[in-house]
Amino acid sequence: MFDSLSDRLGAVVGKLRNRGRLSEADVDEILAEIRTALLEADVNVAVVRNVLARIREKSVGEAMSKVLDPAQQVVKTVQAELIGLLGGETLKITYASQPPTVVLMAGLQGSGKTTSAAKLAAWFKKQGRQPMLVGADLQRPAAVEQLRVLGQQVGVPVFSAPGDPVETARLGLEEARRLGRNVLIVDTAGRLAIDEEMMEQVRRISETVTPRYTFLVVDAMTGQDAVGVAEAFNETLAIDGVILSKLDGDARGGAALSVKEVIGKPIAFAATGEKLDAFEQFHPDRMASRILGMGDMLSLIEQAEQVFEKEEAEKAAKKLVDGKFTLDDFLEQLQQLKKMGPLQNVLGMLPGVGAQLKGAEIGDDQVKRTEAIIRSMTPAERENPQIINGSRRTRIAKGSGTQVQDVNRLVKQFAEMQKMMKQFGGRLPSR
Ligand SMILES: Nc1nc2c(ncn2[C@@H]2O[C@H](COP(=O)(O)OP(=O)(O)O)[C@@H](O)[C@H]2O)c(=O)[nH]1
Ligand SMILES: [Mg+2]
Repeated sequence: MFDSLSDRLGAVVGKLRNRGRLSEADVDEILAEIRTALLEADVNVAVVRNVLARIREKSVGEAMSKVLDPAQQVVKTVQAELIGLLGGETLKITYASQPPTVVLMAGLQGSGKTTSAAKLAAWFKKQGRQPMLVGADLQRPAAVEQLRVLGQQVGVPVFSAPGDPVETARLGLEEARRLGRNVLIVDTAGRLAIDEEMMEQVRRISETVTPRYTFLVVDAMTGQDAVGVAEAFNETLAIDGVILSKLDGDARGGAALSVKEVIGKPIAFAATGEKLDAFEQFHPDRMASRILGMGDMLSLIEQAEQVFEKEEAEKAAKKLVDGKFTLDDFLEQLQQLKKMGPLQNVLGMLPGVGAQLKGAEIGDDQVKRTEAIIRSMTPAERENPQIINGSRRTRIAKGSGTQVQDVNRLVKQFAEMQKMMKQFGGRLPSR
């Protein structure tokens, strides 16, 4: 699935492996390749433009991470964009407080509504629910029969009544309440293309059963039409999510992926085969990793970031307990304080200290003043604050634009901190 996208994007990202510095020209080249990859996968042109603009913005200048090399940074950005394109977070299914939780299936004819309805019923059953299916596609005589056969295969009751589809849906809801079925999935009729009558019918069914979820079933093989179809359905029905069907085919899938960006609704489920268990919740993050084919590199990036923070904190913690934590170290920690709060991290690592520090906030002004004071000290003074006598204090206060009392306070606090930390010596978990 998403083979073309995966091949192309995977190749771009693969080239970035072991690349260190990236020039602006490199970035341009990479962006051009990503552009081609997305367009060839049939991602909507406007969507491609947006995505590229965001990747560019995050790949140059300011936003660069200290931990990751530029190539890793680009991979990370592309991954984040891809996850966004795929819908961000996994859609969390919740249930109506007044059962049944009604799910309405909408989509064009042949998109996979009936099959997906049965698969979804099986999925709900696996979640421990008692689903029921309603066949409200009375367009084709065979449609209800198809649903009955599928319902039997997954062991879920199917309700239908001849005549009017809207009335069938209403009766189905009554029946579900009577039988105590807590999930009701309503299959509806589709047409080959958007058509007023079909829209009106599905709109009236929706009005009658007030679904908690309206899923638009989109065939992954559909080309650019998918976007227009999704827009039309979303205007009439307020779609909650997309069920992407036939992902097992050699579909390029890009059009379907564009749906999220265009109507702002996530892909909720993906169907990957005709078999009834070929159906799963759609996880954008996992799918993005799969498409990029870089599971290893992506987790490496994540680890690098975590390890960096942890190592820094551990290094400082060790110095603290060894009594080797100098004012220079303190200054370094202060500078990073705003970014990731390592001082809290450091102290939080010591048993029994974390809780005491939780409420302690260090204000911006105080940090600036403390920084200024330490910067006005000589290296010898920073290394060994005991040598800071009266005249040194006056000099430091003048140099940092503070009062002698401020200098006194800092020196005293630091000495107390060192003393306290020494007491914790040996209590730091050994590693
Ligand atoms: N390969 C494959 N075929 C599917 C999938 N979902 C549905 N189909 C097939 O697509 C055709 C149309 O499906 P159907 O559920 O009847 O679509 P509906 O008209 O929207 O109800 C049927 O032949 C299904 O077996 C899928 O995920 N993978
Ligand atoms: Mg059908």
